Amino acid sequence: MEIPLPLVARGKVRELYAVDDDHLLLVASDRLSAYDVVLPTPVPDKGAVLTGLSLWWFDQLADVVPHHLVTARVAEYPAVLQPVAGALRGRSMLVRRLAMVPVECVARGYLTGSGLADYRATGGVCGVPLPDGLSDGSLLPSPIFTPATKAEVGEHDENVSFDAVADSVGRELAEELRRVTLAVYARGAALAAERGILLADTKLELGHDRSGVLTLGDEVLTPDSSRFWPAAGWQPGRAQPSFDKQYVRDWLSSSGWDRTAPGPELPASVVEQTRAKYVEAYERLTGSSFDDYLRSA
Ligand code: PZK
Repeated sequence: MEIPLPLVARGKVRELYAVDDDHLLLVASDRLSAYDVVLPTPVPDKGAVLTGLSLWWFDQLADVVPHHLVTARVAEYPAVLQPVAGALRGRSMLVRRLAMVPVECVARGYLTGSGLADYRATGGVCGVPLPDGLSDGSLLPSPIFTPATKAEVGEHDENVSFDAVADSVGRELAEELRRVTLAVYARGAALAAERGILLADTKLELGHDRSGVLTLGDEVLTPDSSRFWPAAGWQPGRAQPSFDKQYVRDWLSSSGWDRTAPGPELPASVVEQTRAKYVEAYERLTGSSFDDYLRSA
Protein backbone atom coordinates (compact mmCIF):
# COMPACT_ATOMS: atom_id res chain seq x y z
CA MET A 1 0.00 0.00 0.00
CA GLU A 2 1.40 3.36 -1.05
CA ILE A 3 1.72 5.86 1.82
CA PRO A 4 0.79 9.35 0.55
CA LEU A 5 3.65 11.17 2.33
CA PRO A 6 7.28 12.01 1.46
CA LEU A 7 9.67 9.18 2.36
CA VAL A 8 12.39 10.45 4.74
CA ALA A 9 14.37 7.26 5.26
CA ARG A 10 14.13 3.61 4.43
CA GLY A 11 15.68 1.01 6.71
CA LYS A 12 16.07 -2.66 5.88
CA VAL A 13 12.65 -3.54 7.26
CA ARG A 14 10.85 -0.24 7.97
CA GLU A 15 10.21 3.21 6.59
CA LEU A 16 10.00 6.73 7.93
CA TYR A 17 7.70 9.39 6.36
CA ALA A 18 7.36 13.14 6.87
CA VAL A 19 3.93 14.15 8.18
CA ASP A 20 4.62 17.86 8.89
CA ASP A 21 7.40 20.01 10.34
CA ASP A 22 6.99 18.46 13.77
CA HIS A 23 5.88 14.89 13.07
CA LEU A 24 7.03 11.70 11.37
CA LEU A 25 5.30 8.40 10.67
CA LEU A 26 7.32 5.27 11.46
CA VAL A 27 6.09 2.15 9.61
CA ALA A 28 7.31 -1.36 10.45
CA SER A 29 7.03 -3.95 7.67
CA ASP A 30 6.70 -7.73 7.99
CA ARG A 31 10.11 -8.21 6.35
CA LEU A 32 12.78 -10.08 8.26
CA SER A 33 16.53 -10.01 7.88
CA ALA A 34 18.84 -12.92 8.64
CA TYR A 35 22.61 -12.92 8.36
CA ASP A 36 22.28 -9.27 7.21
CA VAL A 37 20.11 -10.14 4.20
CA VAL A 38 16.42 -9.20 3.93
CA LEU A 39 14.50 -12.33 3.02
CA PRO A 40 11.86 -12.32 0.26
CA THR A 41 9.18 -13.99 2.43
CA PRO A 42 7.35 -11.73 4.91
CA VAL A 43 6.40 -12.95 8.38
CA PRO A 44 2.76 -11.92 8.91
CA ASP A 45 2.27 -9.54 11.87
CA LYS A 46 5.99 -9.11 12.56
CA GLY A 47 5.70 -5.33 12.04
CA ALA A 48 2.72 -5.18 14.38
CA VAL A 49 4.48 -7.24 17.07
CA LEU A 50 7.51 -4.95 16.99
CA THR A 51 5.33 -1.84 17.06
CA GLY A 52 3.19 -3.22 19.89
CA LEU A 53 6.28 -4.09 21.90
CA SER A 54 7.77 -0.61 21.38
CA LEU A 55 4.53 1.02 22.53
CA TRP A 56 4.47 -1.12 25.64
CA TRP A 57 8.11 -0.42 26.41
CA PHE A 58 7.69 3.34 25.94
CA ASP A 59 5.07 3.13 28.66
CA GLN A 60 7.25 0.96 30.94
CA LEU A 61 10.15 3.40 30.49
CA ALA A 62 8.23 6.65 30.89
CA ASP A 63 9.80 7.35 34.30
CA VAL A 64 13.31 6.65 32.91
CA VAL A 65 13.26 8.79 29.75
CA PRO A 66 10.62 10.65 27.72
CA HIS A 67 9.75 9.17 24.31
CA HIS A 68 8.73 10.45 20.89
CA LEU A 69 5.39 8.64 20.56
CA VAL A 70 2.34 10.82 19.87
CA THR A 71 -0.19 8.13 18.98
CA ALA A 72 -0.44 4.72 17.34
CA ARG A 73 -4.22 4.79 16.93
CA VAL A 74 -4.87 5.24 13.24
CA ALA A 75 -8.16 7.07 13.91
CA GLU A 76 -6.03 9.86 15.43
CA TYR A 77 -3.72 10.12 12.40
CA PRO A 78 -4.04 13.12 10.05
CA ALA A 79 -6.80 13.04 7.43
CA VAL A 80 -4.34 12.38 4.58
CA LEU A 81 -3.63 8.95 6.12
CA GLN A 82 -7.23 7.82 6.62
CA PRO A 83 -7.48 6.21 3.15
CA VAL A 84 -4.53 3.93 4.08
CA ALA A 85 -5.52 3.40 7.73
CA GLY A 86 -6.01 -0.33 7.15
CA ALA A 87 -2.43 -0.72 5.94
CA LEU A 88 -1.04 1.22 8.93
CA ARG A 89 -3.12 -0.22 11.76
CA GLY A 90 -0.95 -1.91 14.40
CA ARG A 91 2.34 -1.43 12.63
CA SER A 92 2.88 2.33 12.65
CA MET A 93 3.48 5.18 15.06
CA LEU A 94 3.01 8.93 14.71
CA VAL A 95 6.03 10.45 16.45
CA ARG A 96 7.48 13.85 17.24
CA ARG A 97 10.35 14.89 15.06
CA LEU A 98 13.57 15.02 17.09
CA ALA A 99 17.09 16.30 16.41
CA MET A 100 18.74 12.88 16.52
CA VAL A 101 22.05 12.45 18.32
CA PRO A 102 24.44 10.86 15.79
CA VAL A 103 25.40 8.00 18.11
CA GLU A 104 24.06 4.44 18.23
CA CYS A 105 23.56 3.97 21.97
CA VAL A 106 24.15 0.32 22.84
CA ALA A 107 24.08 -1.37 26.24
CA ARG A 108 25.33 -4.92 26.70
CA GLY A 109 24.81 -7.25 29.62
CA TYR A 110 26.19 -10.30 27.81
CA LEU A 111 29.09 -10.68 25.39
CA THR A 112 28.39 -11.58 21.75
CA GLY A 113 28.46 -10.22 18.21
CA SER A 114 30.69 -7.20 17.59
CA GLY A 115 31.29 -6.96 21.35
CA LEU A 116 32.82 -10.43 21.35
CA ALA A 117 34.95 -9.57 18.29
CA ASP A 118 36.21 -6.40 20.04
CA TYR A 119 36.92 -8.35 23.23
CA ARG A 120 38.93 -10.99 21.38
CA ALA A 121 40.97 -8.27 19.65
CA THR A 122 41.47 -5.87 22.61
CA GLY A 123 40.39 -7.52 25.88
CA GLY A 124 37.52 -5.05 26.18
CA VAL A 125 34.61 -3.52 24.28
CA CYS A 126 34.62 0.13 23.17
CA GLY A 127 37.57 0.76 25.48
CA VAL A 128 35.83 -0.74 28.53
CA PRO A 129 38.26 -3.34 29.94
CA LEU A 130 36.81 -6.77 30.75
CA PRO A 131 38.16 -9.75 32.71
CA ASP A 132 39.99 -12.57 30.93
CA GLY A 133 38.29 -15.83 30.12
CA LEU A 134 34.94 -14.61 28.76
CA SER A 135 33.37 -16.42 25.83
CA ASP A 136 30.41 -16.10 23.43
CA GLY A 137 27.31 -15.48 25.55
CA SER A 138 29.13 -14.75 28.82
CA LEU A 139 27.35 -12.60 31.41
CA LEU A 140 29.36 -9.40 31.87
CA PRO A 141 30.38 -8.34 35.41
CA SER A 142 27.98 -5.41 34.97
CA PRO A 143 26.19 -3.93 31.94
CA ILE A 144 28.36 -1.67 29.79
CA PHE A 145 27.72 1.24 27.40
CA THR A 146 29.20 0.35 24.01
CA PRO A 147 28.40 3.18 21.59
CA ALA A 148 28.78 2.96 17.83
CA THR A 149 28.73 5.39 14.97
CA LYS A 150 26.19 4.92 12.24
CA ALA A 151 27.77 3.40 9.14
CA GLU A 152 26.95 4.12 5.49
CA VAL A 153 24.16 2.01 3.95
CA GLY A 154 25.28 -1.61 3.70
CA GLU A 155 28.10 -1.22 6.23
CA HIS A 156 28.09 -2.23 9.88
CA ASP A 157 28.05 0.37 12.65
CA GLU A 158 31.53 0.96 14.06
CA ASN A 159 32.11 0.52 17.79
CA VAL A 160 33.74 3.56 19.36
CA SER A 161 35.03 4.50 22.81
CA PHE A 162 33.19 6.69 25.29
CA ASP A 163 35.94 9.29 24.80
CA ALA A 164 35.32 9.32 21.04
CA VAL A 165 31.62 10.03 21.74
CA ALA A 166 32.61 12.78 24.18
CA ASP A 167 34.88 14.33 21.54
CA SER A 168 32.04 14.19 19.02
CA VAL A 169 29.03 15.45 21.04
CA GLY A 170 30.57 16.83 24.24
CA ARG A 171 31.27 15.13 27.57
CA GLU A 172 28.07 16.22 29.26
CA LEU A 173 25.81 14.78 26.54
CA ALA A 174 27.98 11.65 26.26
CA GLU A 175 27.47 11.05 29.98
CA GLU A 176 23.72 11.59 29.64
CA LEU A 177 23.58 9.09 26.75
CA ARG A 178 25.43 6.50 28.82
CA ARG A 179 23.26 7.04 31.89
CA VAL A 180 19.99 6.81 29.95
CA THR A 181 21.12 3.83 27.86
CA LEU A 182 22.19 1.83 30.93
CA ALA A 183 18.98 2.75 32.76
CA VAL A 184 16.85 1.56 29.81
CA TYR A 185 18.87 -1.66 29.62
CA ALA A 186 18.51 -2.26 33.37
CA ARG A 187 14.73 -1.83 33.26
CA GLY A 188 14.42 -3.95 30.11
CA ALA A 189 16.65 -6.75 31.39
CA ALA A 190 14.89 -6.91 34.76
CA LEU A 191 11.43 -7.08 33.18
CA ALA A 192 12.47 -9.63 30.56
CA ALA A 193 14.19 -11.82 33.18
CA GLU A 194 10.90 -12.08 35.11
CA ARG A 195 9.45 -13.58 31.92
CA GLY A 196 12.25 -16.10 31.30
CA ILE A 197 13.94 -14.01 28.61
CA LEU A 198 17.51 -12.71 28.72
CA LEU A 199 18.14 -9.29 27.18
CA ALA A 200 21.68 -9.70 25.88
CA ASP A 201 22.00 -6.18 24.48
CA THR A 202 19.96 -3.34 23.08
CA LYS A 203 20.42 -0.36 20.77
CA LEU A 204 18.69 2.97 21.34
CA GLU A 205 18.29 6.09 19.24
CA LEU A 206 18.05 9.31 21.24
CA GLY A 207 17.35 12.84 20.14
CA HIS A 208 16.41 16.26 21.47
CA ASP A 209 12.86 17.56 21.28
CA ARG A 210 12.02 21.18 20.48
CA SER A 211 12.59 22.13 24.13
CA GLY A 212 16.00 20.46 24.14
CA VAL A 213 14.90 17.49 26.25
CA LEU A 214 16.74 14.23 25.52
CA THR A 215 14.05 11.88 24.18
CA LEU A 216 13.88 8.22 23.21
CA GLY A 217 13.18 7.73 19.50
CA ASP A 218 12.75 4.92 17.02
CA GLU A 219 11.63 1.48 18.21
CA VAL A 220 12.78 0.28 21.60
CA LEU A 221 13.58 -3.12 23.12
CA THR A 222 12.27 -5.05 20.12
CA PRO A 223 13.83 -8.22 18.73
CA ASP A 224 15.19 -6.12 15.82
CA SER A 225 16.97 -3.62 18.09
CA SER A 226 17.97 -6.10 20.80
CA ARG A 227 19.08 -9.68 21.30
CA PHE A 228 16.54 -11.75 23.22
CA TRP A 229 17.61 -15.21 24.34
CA PRO A 230 15.46 -17.88 26.02
CA ALA A 231 16.86 -17.98 29.57
CA ALA A 232 16.39 -21.75 29.69
CA GLY A 233 18.79 -22.31 26.78
CA TRP A 234 21.57 -19.97 27.93
CA GLN A 235 24.95 -21.63 27.90
CA PRO A 236 28.05 -19.47 27.43
CA GLY A 237 30.76 -20.82 25.13
CA ARG A 238 28.59 -21.11 22.02
CA ALA A 239 26.26 -19.00 19.91
CA GLN A 240 23.01 -18.60 21.87
CA PRO A 241 19.70 -19.55 20.26
CA SER A 242 17.73 -16.47 19.20
CA PHE A 243 14.28 -16.11 20.77
CA ASP A 244 12.65 -15.01 17.52
CA LYS A 245 14.82 -16.06 14.56
CA GLN A 246 16.13 -19.51 15.47
CA TYR A 247 13.74 -21.43 13.19
CA VAL A 248 14.80 -19.19 10.30
CA ARG A 249 18.51 -19.55 11.04
CA ASP A 250 18.28 -23.32 11.42
CA TRP A 251 16.37 -23.67 8.17
CA LEU A 252 18.72 -21.31 6.30
CA SER A 253 21.77 -23.19 7.62
CA SER A 254 20.48 -26.48 6.28
CA SER A 255 19.29 -24.96 2.98
CA GLY A 256 22.71 -24.65 1.36
CA TRP A 257 22.25 -20.86 0.97
CA ASP A 258 25.62 -19.05 0.75
CA ARG A 259 24.37 -15.95 2.64
CA THR A 260 24.57 -13.67 -0.37
CA ALA A 261 21.53 -11.67 -1.52
CA PRO A 262 18.87 -12.50 -2.46
CA GLY A 263 18.00 -15.00 0.25
CA PRO A 264 15.71 -17.95 -0.44
CA GLU A 265 11.95 -18.01 0.06
CA LEU A 266 11.05 -19.55 3.43
CA PRO A 267 8.74 -22.59 3.67
CA ALA A 268 5.30 -21.94 5.18
CA SER A 269 6.14 -24.01 8.29
CA VAL A 270 9.17 -21.82 9.10
CA VAL A 271 7.11 -18.66 8.54
CA GLU A 272 4.36 -19.94 10.84
CA GLN A 273 6.75 -21.03 13.62
CA THR A 274 8.57 -17.71 13.41
CA ARG A 275 5.33 -15.70 13.54
CA ALA A 276 4.38 -17.71 16.64
CA LYS A 277 7.72 -16.81 18.30
CA TYR A 278 7.18 -13.09 17.67
CA VAL A 279 3.66 -13.29 19.09
CA GLU A 280 4.99 -15.30 22.05
CA ALA A 281 7.63 -12.63 22.72
CA TYR A 282 4.90 -9.96 22.74
CA GLU A 283 2.63 -11.93 25.04
CA ARG A 284 5.35 -13.12 27.43
CA LEU A 285 6.88 -9.67 27.83
CA THR A 286 3.68 -7.63 28.05
CA GLY A 287 1.45 -10.22 29.70
CA SER A 288 -1.30 -9.17 27.24
CA SER A 289 -2.93 -10.84 24.26
CA PHE A 290 -1.55 -9.85 20.86
CA ASP A 291 -5.06 -10.06 19.36
CA ASP A 292 -6.20 -7.50 21.94
CA TYR A 293 -3.35 -5.22 20.84
CA LEU A 294 -4.37 -5.49 17.19
CA ARG A 295 -7.96 -4.69 18.11
CA SER A 296 -6.84 -1.59 20.05
CA ALA A 297 -4.63 -0.07 17.36
C1 PZK B 1 14.84 9.18 12.78
N1 PZK B 1 15.70 7.26 12.10
C2 PZK B 1 16.03 5.87 11.95
C3 PZK B 1 13.90 4.63 11.56
C4 PZK B 1 14.33 4.43 8.89
C5 PZK B 1 15.25 5.09 9.70
N2 PZK B 1 11.53 10.99 16.01
C6 PZK B 1 12.49 11.12 15.07
N3 PZK B 1 12.87 12.35 14.69
C7 PZK B 1 13.81 12.53 13.78
N4 PZK B 1 14.42 11.51 13.17
C8 PZK B 1 14.12 10.24 13.48
C9 PZK B 1 13.12 10.00 14.46
C10 PZK B 1 12.72 8.67 14.83
N5 PZK B 1 12.44 7.61 15.10
C11 PZK B 1 14.90 7.83 13.01
N6 PZK B 1 16.17 8.18 11.28
C12 PZK B 1 15.66 9.38 11.69
C13 PZK B 1 15.04 5.18 11.05
C14 PZK B 1 12.99 4.00 10.74
C15 PZK B 1 13.20 3.88 9.39
F1 PZK B 1 14.53 4.35 7.59
